[in-house]
Amino acid sequence: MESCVTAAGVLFTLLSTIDTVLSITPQTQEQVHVVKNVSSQFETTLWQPVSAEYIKAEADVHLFVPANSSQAVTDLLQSHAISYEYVILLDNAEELIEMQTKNDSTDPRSSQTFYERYHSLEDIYFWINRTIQDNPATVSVVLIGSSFEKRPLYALKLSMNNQPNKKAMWIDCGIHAREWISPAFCLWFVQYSLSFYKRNHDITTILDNMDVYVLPVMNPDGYHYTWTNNRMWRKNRSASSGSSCIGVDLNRNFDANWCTEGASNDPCSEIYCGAFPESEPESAAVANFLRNHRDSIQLYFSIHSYSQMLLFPFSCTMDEAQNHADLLEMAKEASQKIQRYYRNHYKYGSGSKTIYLAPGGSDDWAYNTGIKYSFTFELQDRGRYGFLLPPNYISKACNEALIAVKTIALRVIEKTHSFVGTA
Ligand code: 9B3
Ligand code: ZN
Repeated sequence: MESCVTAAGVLFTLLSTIDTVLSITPQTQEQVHVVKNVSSQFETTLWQPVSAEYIKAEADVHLFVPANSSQAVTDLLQSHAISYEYVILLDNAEELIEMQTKNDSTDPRSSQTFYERYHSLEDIYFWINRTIQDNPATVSVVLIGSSFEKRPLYALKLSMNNQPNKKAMWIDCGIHAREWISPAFCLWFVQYSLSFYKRNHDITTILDNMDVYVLPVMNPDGYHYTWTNNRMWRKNRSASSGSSCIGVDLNRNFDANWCTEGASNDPCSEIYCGAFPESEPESAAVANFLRNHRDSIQLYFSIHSYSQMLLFPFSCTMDEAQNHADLLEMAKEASQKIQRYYRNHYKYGSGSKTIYLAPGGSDDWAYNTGIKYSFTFELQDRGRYGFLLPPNYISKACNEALIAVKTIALRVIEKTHSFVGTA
């Protein structure tokens, strides 16, 4: 008995010295209320859902709890009989973060390639430069605008041939700063396209028929901030008049039922919609570029994490898109491919029915602008590591997303009869 007590005691002491992520499942409205309030009472970060307003009964809540709040939070949950479990014992989060930022390619023990590591913003700018220099015939750079802190927003254009009236697709990454797997995917995609053109049939068909625009980091200020100050930052870094809180959620700032239910007009909220639609230089730059190219761009992808979902419009209303059946079929096929090749489960469906009702997103806006094939991907994982996905998961996460992009792009080419007929 005594040893039992001691073991429990040791476990408890251990748990109160490390950062953890709790998976909490409130069952009643009263418990929902308690869980909603936890994040305001203690120094914790809500990982899932993105904002406390979305917490509802029977849905799992992922809460990052730093060691010093651990005891108070679990006491509170226990006193309300709220069930929870430890999903990650980040022993400790610091170690995981260190693992992600350690980038020493000169370390002889590191077997990972450039694309299997996370990169600082500086490294990514450097990579952009090198990529255009190494591939002058096929890759060019487009400066689409600049961020609030005046960093350039560079998109790469992959164009393998000069067919007249060539169609195009767009991929943006890194709207949300802490979703590091997203920029990693954009880099992966570019590298894969350049290496496997003429070696892989699907990517060859895609690039023969479409130009591809890739924006590796849509929110460079936020991304930089996650490397230097706060790993869990989501929004951009713009200042609001009348509030000391910083940042707008760029995926609530587009003009699609802007700032209705599912967004907030409070500058301190993680889902702050901004002062007006496209108030932010980053979302305005993307919207302007897409508007100016809407005749050629047929397919839009926005890459996020985490939770493993393939989403399409609408998120901003429960209404179905006019081509819902097509979008559903494409997402389903992509999800089945992932299941078959990588044994990983991806949910698919319209945003509002699959994740939550949320206005102002880039995919809904792109759709309404005339890009009828529009998708948001939520990459790995489903909460074990959440935003802190270790680097050795990058290749699998990116390959999964890649197969989904390829599947959908091929279908779009087929459906829109935009074949240019190269063999
Ligand atoms: C949200 C919206 Cl508004 C959209 N149109 N599509 C996807 C999402 C989900 C992402 C978000 O911005 O909350 C998940 Se990180
Ligand atoms: Zn996101």
